[in-house]
Amino acid sequence: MIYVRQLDKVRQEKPLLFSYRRCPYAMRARMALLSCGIDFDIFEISLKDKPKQMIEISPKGTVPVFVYKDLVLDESIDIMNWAAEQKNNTSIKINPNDLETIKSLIKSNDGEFKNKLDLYKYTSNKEASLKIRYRKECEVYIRNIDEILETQEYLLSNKIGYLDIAIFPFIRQFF
Ligand SMILES: N[C@@H](CCC(=O)N[C@@H](CS)C(=O)NCC(=O)O)C(=O)O
Repeated sequence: MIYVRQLDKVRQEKPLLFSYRRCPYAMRARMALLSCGIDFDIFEISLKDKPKQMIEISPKGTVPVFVYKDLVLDESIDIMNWAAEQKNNTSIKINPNDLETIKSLIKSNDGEFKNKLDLYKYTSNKEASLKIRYRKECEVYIRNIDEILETQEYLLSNKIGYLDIAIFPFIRQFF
């Protein structure tokens, strides 16, 4: 993985990821690509001044955006799935028996939990009681994750996998 500073210096034959360091969606995409041994360039964007090259290929303006030849993926889960398809026996290969659990946990993570997390994080400390209420609402979700991890090291087994990589950047934001 190489950080590029100028988009006009990017080599076309290599995958390029538009990313933002602290974005949890970009984190899961980076981790998935790295854990599958994919060689890619990365361009760190400013959310306040998004590159026009990125908006041209993905007008919705969110990161991560992955570009490789004619392929444009602008949803983090699609990038994870693409990475997982490239090589056999990677840590993020999905066991078909786990598919429904994975889908359902990611759905509640990216939906309900992320909404509550943003409310908790972006409520000012001056509004203490409101902030505590949002924190407690997040804790319901965190407790569920915690219970799973009482009996095994990772979310689906004792080995890191797809679901761990998809979810950990959001849990990190909570603490
Ligand atoms: N569903 C998208 C969500 C990506 C997303 O919301 N990324 C945020 C950064 S964490 C973003 O780019 N927001 C646009 C902005 O803040 O202008 C995905 O999974 O890739």
